[in-house]
Amino acid sequence: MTLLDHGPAEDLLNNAPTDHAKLLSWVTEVAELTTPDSIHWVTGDDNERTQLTDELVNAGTLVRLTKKRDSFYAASDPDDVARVENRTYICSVDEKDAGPTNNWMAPAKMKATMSELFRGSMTGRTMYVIPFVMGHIDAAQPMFGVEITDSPYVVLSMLVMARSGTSVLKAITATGADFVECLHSVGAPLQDGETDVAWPCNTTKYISHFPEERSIWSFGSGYGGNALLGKKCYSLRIASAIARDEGWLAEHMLILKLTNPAGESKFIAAAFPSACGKTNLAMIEPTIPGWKAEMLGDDIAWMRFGPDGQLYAVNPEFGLFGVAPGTGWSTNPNAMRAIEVGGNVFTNVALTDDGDVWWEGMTDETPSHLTDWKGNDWTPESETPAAHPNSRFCTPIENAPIVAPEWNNPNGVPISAILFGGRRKTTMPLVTETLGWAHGVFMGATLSSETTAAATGQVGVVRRDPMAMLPFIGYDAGNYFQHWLDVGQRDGAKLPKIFYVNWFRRDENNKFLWPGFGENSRVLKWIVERLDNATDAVETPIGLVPADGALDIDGLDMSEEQVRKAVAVDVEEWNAELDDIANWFDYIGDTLPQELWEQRDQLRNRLGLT
Ligand code: GTP
Ligand code: SPV
Ligand code: MN
Repeated sequence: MTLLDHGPAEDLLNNAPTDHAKLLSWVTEVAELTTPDSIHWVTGDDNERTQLTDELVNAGTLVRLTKKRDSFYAASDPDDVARVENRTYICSVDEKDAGPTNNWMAPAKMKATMSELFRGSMTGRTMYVIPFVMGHIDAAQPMFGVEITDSPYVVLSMLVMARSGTSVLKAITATGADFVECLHSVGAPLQDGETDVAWPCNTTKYISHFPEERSIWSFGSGYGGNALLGKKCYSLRIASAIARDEGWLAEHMLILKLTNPAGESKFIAAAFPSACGKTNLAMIEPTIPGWKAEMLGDDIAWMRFGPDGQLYAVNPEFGLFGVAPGTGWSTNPNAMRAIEVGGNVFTNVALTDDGDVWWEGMTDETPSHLTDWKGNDWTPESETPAAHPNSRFCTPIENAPIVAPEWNNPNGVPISAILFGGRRKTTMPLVTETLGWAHGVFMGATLSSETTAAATGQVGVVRRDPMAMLPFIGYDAGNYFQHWLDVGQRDGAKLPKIFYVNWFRRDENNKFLWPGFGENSRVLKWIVERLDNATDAVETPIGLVPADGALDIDGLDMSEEQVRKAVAVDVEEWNAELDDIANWFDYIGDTLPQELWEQRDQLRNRLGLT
């Protein structure tokens, strides 16, 4: 079939709302390959939302909630619940450029393989074209993308997660701007008369990135970071490669504004692995009097140097895609308030009998009856969780009552501190101030955490997750560490101080040593005061920790003795850690910067180990 005798493609040429040549030829090419029944250019207006959600409700993909304004519930296929790291590829021309931490396939081979999967894959479906911009449309260098997808659920989610629709298409068209091509199909063509399932997907999945040509091909999954391609695929994997070339940082970090009782504000960024507390810290409600926290972002930060030599961070996203379980009025009241505003898509949580959502940790009392995420009856006696551990709420960021006024600033905010952290039962103190940029990069490069349900695979296994970017670095990890070190060498740079935190350390009875959540404001207070040398720290071999009495535990049911345990440095544990770090560095191989080996040697000396 040629382009002109195929309905949608002909329609496309006649009715496209743009004359952008590259965009038109790409959309045409994809339509010819995937043979959708029709093509829809996503506008982002209210009528479109009504039409999309009505369609999705009729198809059984969405349930309209009666208890929350303009909000919907979706349950995915039980085999499509999280990012699939083992199916995620960096297809650089040279295998070396993907490095040891990424799956690799030659771009031509991947494209040949995936073209066969995409061939006819949108048959019986609508092909949606979503123009979007990551970051602000008025940024000095707006970062455009266009996602083509055959999933209306993805369209609905993208409209929450990224600035999308007609205004973006107009900007791309008017300026002739380039954009990242993001091609997505659930891989479930519908033959004539075939009825659709509620969550179409394919057992074959590929999430492929072509860093040189800055494009993304995703097939087979409809879930989260596998399918909302502006998020991890563009804003981290592709953007990290752009950032390396252009001298900036694209990172898996929240952005937070903190104001002390004197009214002085500081901005911080923090990198924790998936499901390790970014959304919670970004939305923190401080428990200490007089301190105020406001959110700018909960997952991704792009940081560029400003003319004054400071690193300025923007959140490229427009929504929150937060882990539902554990989010409740006592742990994250600001997330609960944001959800109450409406405009949500919930995925894989549980449904209450009166048309609301529920998940473990939302309320103290468990409802007596629910429909679990698999559609089964559920009671408190049930042996499986009502909500999948990686179930999510997808909510406009502006719903949050604590969004900082600067959050929409195209130039971002100056970052004074960077926090790295992970989920470790042992070894890592509650908080450590690093000894300078290179030592901070060492602590980031050796970040370790227990695996979570945010990715498929075993949960609770300690792995290295450098800068919380292990699944997201779009190039060779050793070169990525070198890039971080180079950022620190930039002429005139006024660098943030780097800290390392661990909310998840446990005592000998396996109980958390630190209460976490809102109480983390006490740690933030110490960090902010350290920026001005306004509080005391003591040196340990691994960095500076709060001096006795320096961490504000006023009003907390915790002794100084317990604090000492939470910040203790155990030489035996660090001896084992150093061996593991050596293995990790060996695994990274030749490109691991010598400076990081030297940092390890210095740490060994400070620990008195020979
Ligand atoms: P991604 O969206 O996957 O990147 O996750 P995230 O880093 O934003 O993690 P999130 O804030 O959603 O937290 C994940 C889980 O950790 C939730 O179940 C939280 O309840 C729990 N959690 C967050 N902060 C703390 C804390 O300070 N202490 C403890 N014990 N648990 C926490
Ligand atoms: C993460 O896994 O870090 C997430 C969820 O934020 S996803 O969008 O699926 O990547
Ligand atoms: Mn994340």
